Amino acid sequence: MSDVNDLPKKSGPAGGWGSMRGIKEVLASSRAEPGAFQTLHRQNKPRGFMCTSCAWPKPANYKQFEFCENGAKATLWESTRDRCTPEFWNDHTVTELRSWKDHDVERTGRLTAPLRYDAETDRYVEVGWDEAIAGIAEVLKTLKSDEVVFYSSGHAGLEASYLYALVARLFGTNNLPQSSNMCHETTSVGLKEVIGSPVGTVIWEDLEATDCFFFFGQNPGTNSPRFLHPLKEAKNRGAKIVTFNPLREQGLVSFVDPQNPLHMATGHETIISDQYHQVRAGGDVAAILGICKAVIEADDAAQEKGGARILDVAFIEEHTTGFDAFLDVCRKTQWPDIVRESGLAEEDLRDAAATYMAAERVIGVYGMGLTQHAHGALNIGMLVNLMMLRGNIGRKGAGMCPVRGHSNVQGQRTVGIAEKANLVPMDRLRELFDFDPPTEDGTHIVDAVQGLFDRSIKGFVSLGGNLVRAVPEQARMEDAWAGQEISVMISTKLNRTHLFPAKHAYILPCLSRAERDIQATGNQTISIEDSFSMIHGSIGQRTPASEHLRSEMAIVCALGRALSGDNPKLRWDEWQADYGLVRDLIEATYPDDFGRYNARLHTPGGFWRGIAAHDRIWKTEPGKAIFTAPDRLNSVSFDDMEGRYRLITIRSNDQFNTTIYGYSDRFRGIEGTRDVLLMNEDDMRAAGLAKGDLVALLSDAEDDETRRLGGLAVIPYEIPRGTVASYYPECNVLISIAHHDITSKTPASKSIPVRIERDGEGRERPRM
Ligand SMILES: Nc1nc2c(c(=O)[nH]1)N[C@H]1C(S)=C(S)[C@@H](COP(=O)(O)OP(=O)(O)OC[C@H]3O[C@@H](n4cnc5c(=O)[nH]c(N)nc54)[C@H](O)[C@@H]3O)O[C@H]1N2
Ligand SMILES: Nc1nc2c(c(=O)[nH]1)N[C@H]1C(S)=C(S)[C@@H](COP(=O)(O)OP(=O)(O)OC[C@H]3O[C@@H](n4cnc5c(=O)[nH]c(N)nc54)[C@H](O)[C@@H]3O)O[C@H]1N2
Ligand SMILES: [Mo]
Repeated sequence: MSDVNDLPKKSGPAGGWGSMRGIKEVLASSRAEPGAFQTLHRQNKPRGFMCTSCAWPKPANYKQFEFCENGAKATLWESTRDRCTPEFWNDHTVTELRSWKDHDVERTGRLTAPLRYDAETDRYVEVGWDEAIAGIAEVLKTLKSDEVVFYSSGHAGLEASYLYALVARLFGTNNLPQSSNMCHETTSVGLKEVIGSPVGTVIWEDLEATDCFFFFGQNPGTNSPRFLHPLKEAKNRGAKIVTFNPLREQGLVSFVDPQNPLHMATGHETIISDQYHQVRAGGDVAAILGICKAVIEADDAAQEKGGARILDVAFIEEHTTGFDAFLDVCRKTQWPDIVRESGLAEEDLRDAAATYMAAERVIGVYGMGLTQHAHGALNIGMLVNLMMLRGNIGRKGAGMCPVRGHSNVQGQRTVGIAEKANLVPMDRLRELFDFDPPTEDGTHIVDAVQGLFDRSIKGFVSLGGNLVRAVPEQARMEDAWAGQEISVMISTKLNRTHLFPAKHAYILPCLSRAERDIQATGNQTISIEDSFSMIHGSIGQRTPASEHLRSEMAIVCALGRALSGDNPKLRWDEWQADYGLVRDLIEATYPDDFGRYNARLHTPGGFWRGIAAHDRIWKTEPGKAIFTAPDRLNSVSFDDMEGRYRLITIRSNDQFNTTIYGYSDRFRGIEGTRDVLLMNEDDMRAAGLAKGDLVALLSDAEDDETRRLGGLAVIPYEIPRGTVASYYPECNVLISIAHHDITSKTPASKSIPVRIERDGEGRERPRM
C-alpha cells in the first residue's frame, strides 16, 4: 500500500503511454496464457469476438486495435494461465476464503469443473455435469415457481439469454431480474416514459455528424474508453463538449490517442471538455433547469427583437406535449435556488446554455451519474427537456445517448429477460412452444433481495454476476443468500457470492466469449446487442480453459431439459447443436427487430434493429414526446443537514464492477489502495480532519439500522463541498435496499446520505 499522504498523485491524460502500461501490468498480473495478446487483434471486429467488457458500439470501419485498455484487461483477465481446480479446495475452506480480498479470490484463476458445496467439510467438491444438473433440478422442483429467481448479469449472448428466459417461464415465473436493475433500469423506465424508447436514440453516424456533446455523469476514460476516439475526432472538426460531473474525470479532460504513433511520440493531447462543471452530487435537475431557463430567456429576448426563434417551435408543437407546464416552472424558478441546488454559478450555467444554443446538433450523453439517484428518472426527463427545446432528438447528429454497462445488457432485455410480463410477446411464446407463459410480473432485483431477507425467495440461478457484492445491504445479503435452499452460479471465476453457499449450492463453470464453442454442428457463433442497438456476431477461437467447461448455451439447454416435461416443441438437443436455430426462434418472436437475423449476423458494425424515437415516432401514451415539469430541484431523497454528506460510489480504472484487477486508479491519482474517502479540503478543515486521517462512514438513512464502513483514509480532492466519494463495491454495505429511484427501483448509489466519524487505527478494516 502506498503512503496515502502522497495521494492523489498527478495523473496524465487518458489513453497515451499510461494505457499501454495499464495493459502491460494486467498482462503480467493476470498471468495471461501465451497467445492471449494475439486474441486482442480479433476483438470487436467482424467475424472476431465481441469484447465482454462494456457495451460501447463496434464501428464498421474498425481500427487496427479495436480494443481499449479496459477491454484488453477484461480479455487478458479471462485468458489467465491460473486455474482454480477442484484440488484448490484440498487446502482451503469456504470460511477461510471469506477473509480474502475479492481481488485474491478471483486471482485463483479460471474455474475448471462443476462444483457442489459440501457443508460437512466446508469445501466445494467436484461433481459430474449430469449429476449437477439432476441435483439442481431435483431441488428446484420442490420449490414453488415464484420462490425461484433467474438472475442474469449482462454477459451471456442473445441466444443463451433467449432460452434462459424461456426456461424460467417454462418453470412458471417471470422472476427474471438483470444487472440493469442496478444500472440503466432508470433509462428503461424513465426514458421510455418520455420518448417511448427504453434505449438510446443515436447511432454511429450521429456521433460523426454532431457538433456538440453534453455529458452528464458518464466517465468514458474508465468505463467506455473506445468512446474517446469519436470524441477526439469530434473535437478535431470543432465540436464542443460540455461536461457535468462532481469529479474532474481525466478522460473528459484530455486524451492522447494510443493508436496514433505521432501523438504517442509527441504526447499530443486533445482537450476534451470545453467546459467542465463540477455539479454537486444530485444537483443535475437544478443545473439543467438553469440551462433551460437561460435558453428560454434568450428566446424571449429574440422574440422581443423580432429575431429568429431559439426554440425549435415547430418540433415542440408537432412532436411534444407538456411544454407549457415546463415553461412555467422554468420561469418561476429563481436563480439563487438553482445555484444553491446545483452548486454551480449562474454565469457557468449561462455559458453552458450559450454553447447549447450555438450548436446545430447536440447529443446528450449520460451514465450512472444520472441513473443511480432517488429521482433518477427525473434527471433523465430533465435532459430530454433540454434536448427537446431545440429539437435535438430524432435528427442526424442529435439525440439521447445513455451508455450501457455490460456488453450484452441491453440485448438480454430485447430477447425476453424481463421481469415485467407486458414487455414480452407471451402469445408468440405460447404459439411457438405450446405452453402457458406466466402472466404475473416477476421480481425486480430490489424485490428479490427483499424476498431473500424475508425468506420468500428460496432459490437463485445466476447466469453470471456477483450479486452478494453488487447489491446494497451487503452484510444482510450474505446471510440471506446463504439462507436459501439452493444457489446455482454459472460463472467463469470464483467470486464472493460463491462464498455464501445456500443449503444446496452449485458452481457451473462456463466458457468465456473468446473461447471456441464446439457443438455437434461445429464452432458456434453467438450474438450481442451494443448500446446503439446494433447486433453483432461473435466467434471465439481460443482453446477453452478446461475441457470440462460448457458454453452458457449448453448449460441453459441442460437446465431446460431437466426442468421441463415432455414437449415436442422443446428441441433442446437441436438448439444446443446449432445456435442458428435459436436465432430463427428469436426472429420468429421479434420479427420487427431481427429480420434476416442469420443472414445479417456478420454485418460490419452490426445490423441495426431500429429505434422508433430515432425517427421521431413516439411510442408513449399520448403518442408524443413528453416534457417533464420538475416538482423538485435535486434528485436526492433526503434533506441537507449539518454533518450530512452525499456519498457517490465510484469505479476505478482498474476494476470491472466487482472484479478488481488491481489497486491503481491512475486517472484519479489513487495508487496502492482503495480504502479512501475523497473529500473537499474546506470540508476537511471544517470537520477537523487532516490528510491520511482514518475515518468511518455511517449511513444516515432514515431507518434505524446502523450501517458502517471503517478504515478509510481521507484524501483532499477537487470535489464540491458536501459531496464525498469512495469506491464501489466496498461501500455497498452502507446502502439501504430501500434507497432507490422511485420509479424504476435502481439503487441510488450516487447519493447515499452519510456521516463521517474518526476511526481508530486498525479498527474494522473494510473487506475487499
Ligand atoms: N473499466 C470499467 N468499465 C466499465 C465498468 C467498470 O466497472 N469498469 N462497468 C460497466 C458497467 S456495468 C457500467 S453500468 C458502466 C458505468 O459507467 P458510468 O456510467 O461512467 O458509471 P460510474 O463510473 O459509476 O459513474 C459515472 C460518473 O458519474 C459521476 N457522478 C456521480 N454522481 C453524479 C451526479 O450526481 N451528477 C453527475 N452529473 N455526475 C455524477 C461520477 O463522478 C462518475 O464520473 O461502465 C461499464 N464499463
Ligand atoms: N454502490 C454501487 N453499487 C453498484 C454500482 C455502483 O455504481 N455503485 N453499479 C451497479 C451496476 S451498474 C451493475 S451492472 C452491477 C453489476 O453487478 P453484476 O453483474 O452482478 O456483477 P459483475 O461484477 O459484473 O459480475 C462479475 C462476475 O461475473 C462472472 N462472469 C464474468 N464473465 C462471465 C461470462 O462471460 N459468463 C458468465 N456466466 N459469467 C461471467 C464472473 O464469475 C465474475 O465474478 O453492480 C451494481 N452495483
Ligand atoms: Mo451496469
